[in-house]
Amino acid sequence: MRIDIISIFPGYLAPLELSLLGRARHAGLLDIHTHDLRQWTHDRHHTVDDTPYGGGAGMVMKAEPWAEAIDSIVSDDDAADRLKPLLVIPSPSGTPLTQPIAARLAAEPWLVFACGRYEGIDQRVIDHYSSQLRVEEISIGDFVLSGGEVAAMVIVESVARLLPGFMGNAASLTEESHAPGGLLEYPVYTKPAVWRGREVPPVLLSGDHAKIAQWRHDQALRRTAKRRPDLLHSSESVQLSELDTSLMVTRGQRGDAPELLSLQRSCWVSEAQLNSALDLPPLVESLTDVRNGIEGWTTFVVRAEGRLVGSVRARLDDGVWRIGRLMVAPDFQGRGLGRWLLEHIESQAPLEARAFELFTGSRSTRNLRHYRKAGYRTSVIPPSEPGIVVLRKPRPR
Ligand code: JA8
Repeated sequence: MRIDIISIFPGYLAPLELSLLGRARHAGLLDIHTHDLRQWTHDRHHTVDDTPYGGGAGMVMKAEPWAEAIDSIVSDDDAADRLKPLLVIPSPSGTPLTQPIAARLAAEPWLVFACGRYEGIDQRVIDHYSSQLRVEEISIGDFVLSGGEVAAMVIVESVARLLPGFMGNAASLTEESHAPGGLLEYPVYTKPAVWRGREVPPVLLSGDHAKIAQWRHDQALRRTAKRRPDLLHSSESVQLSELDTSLMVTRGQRGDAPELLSLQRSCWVSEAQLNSALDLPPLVESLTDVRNGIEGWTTFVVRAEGRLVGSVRARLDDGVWRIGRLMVAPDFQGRGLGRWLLEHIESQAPLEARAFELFTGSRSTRNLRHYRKAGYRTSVIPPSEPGIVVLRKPRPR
């Protein structure tokens, strides 16, 4: 891959000679050329900027030096046969850099980076080259740097490590599963087993690989829920006036099964006692059943500081949105979370749903009161099992 980087501070780009990038350059994987924009100025002062039309603070980079620089690089005879580069302009207003974008850039044979400074580059440069080449403005995050050089280096590093042959290829193979967009990484530990009084989580020393995998997935989920809820499928924060802790609702995932199983066990004990029925499915289900439930139903889980404290699920059956497994951890009950979950799962009903339906034990008076208050009425359909009350509510239109 050939990379050209144009800047008024080419010295800033010296780190590209170092470390792995430097090695990739020597191995012939990467052919990086840095250029001083000022070599394409013609006045005594090598002027690259001027005041903005329309007024305002700061300076704008002039179109002419940029055009001469890009034209001269693009028509460089050394630079492959009539190939057109992708012009990359680092900018806080660009498309956010992600792993898939880095992978797409890694498939390009030639990238040209235009590193702006001051308030940016005259827009006509971008407009003009958009009609000649492909141009992408890329942001490395929602913050402002003093120039595009460091951003260009970030992009180059993220791209270079994906080139076949770089780092012996290992990185690119694991990239798909580990890239952000999935889950954040779980925490890692190495020897010694105790350091300054801190122990490595015992599960990692257990030798039980299934348990270790489960623990790591759980840690990754908790981290992601806490730090990057935006990465979890349809996650949003739950606002409850009665609760000051921040709650996050997300779609249930396979890895939620162990916690969901223990939550449903703790939630259904009182149901079992009230209704003298100890064989209720939520109490006797296996981990595999719970996992299959998460995947077979539209399941939502609510977390408070990483801990699973509530859940609900539903699925469409013959035009009816069948809601079930509504649960709230005992210490979170009585503060509107159950009501919120019920409204949330109702709001997720597909258009075909004509009615909502749920059931509870006939002696579960508290549940019955909640459901009646939410608009549910005892169904006209005879209950399939004794001791169970089916409640129904027409879908509001
Ligand atoms: C900047 Br000036 C300038 C040019 C490019 C970038 S990318 C970023 N985050 N900030 C500032």
